[in-house]
Amino acid sequence: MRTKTISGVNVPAALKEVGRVMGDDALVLRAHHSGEGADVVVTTADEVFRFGSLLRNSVPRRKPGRRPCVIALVGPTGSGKTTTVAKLGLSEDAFGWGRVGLISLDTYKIGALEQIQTYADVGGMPLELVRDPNEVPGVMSRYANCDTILIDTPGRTPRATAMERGWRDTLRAFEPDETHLVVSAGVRLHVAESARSDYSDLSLTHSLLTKLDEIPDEAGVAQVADQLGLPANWITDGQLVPDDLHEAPDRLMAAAFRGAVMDTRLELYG
Ligand SMILES: Nc1nc2c(ncn2[C@@H]2O[C@H](COP(=O)(O)OP(=O)(O)O)[C@@H](O)[C@H]2O)c(=O)[nH]1
Ligand SMILES: [Mg+2]
Repeated sequence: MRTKTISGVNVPAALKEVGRVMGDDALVLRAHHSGEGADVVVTTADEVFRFGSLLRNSVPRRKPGRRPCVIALVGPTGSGKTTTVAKLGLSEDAFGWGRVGLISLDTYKIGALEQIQTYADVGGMPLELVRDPNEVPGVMSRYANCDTILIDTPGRTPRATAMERGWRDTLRAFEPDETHLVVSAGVRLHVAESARSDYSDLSLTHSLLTKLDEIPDEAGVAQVADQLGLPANWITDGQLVPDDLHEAPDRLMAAAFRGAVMDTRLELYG
């Protein structure tokens, strides 16, 4: 969510300036005074609405006539894709209410199969490792009775373009209904931006921010979500599978506000 900081010699003066510059639309989030003067952080109702709509504006892309909903997670190595696939498959609030089939395209990372196999065993979910687009129709027919198919993928492998092309082609052959870009919430904005462009050829539909527990304040999280510019259904905030998975829009909206108003009470009443 975009905010603006307006300064004055003191808080009343800064607020007056807010009124002059922004009129009645201003929503004051934070007033901060120091030895040199005061800063007021403001946004507008339109901006709050824009950010809220971005997060929730998820268009269902369900392919007609296909029963299982196919959901793929893509993103940098270590961002939390495999753990999040497990959370989504096991959480009753996500897809754990129904039959879930797991697919891994990660034939590159050492230990990747063991990691996802462990979660598959815990949840009694079938798991298939798929290496080639030609295998896709067979897997889809074996998984025809699933409600949801979750696809785990490797991170980007920049030096191995043939491999990279391999798993990306396999993913495309699944024609996912949703492709979530998984990014650690603590990344800098330009890193989020480059993650988005690294995976833009895969028809991204959502962002999925992980590791919210690792950052000291959640203000930056809302900015990362905004930078990614995609709707968000889920966030994760810990390593507990599946408990540390939550719905994203309210959490990210709260993060935007909490970030902007943080410290206010300390400064006004402290
Ligand atoms: N603190 C924290 N760690 C997480 C979270 N999600 C995943 N991780 C950890 O991040 C590491 C990499 O996760 P992994 O799922 O293997 O990432 P991948 O390479 O994208 O598949 C593992 O140690 C996970 O336990 C989270 O929400 N919070
Ligand atoms: Mg993985």
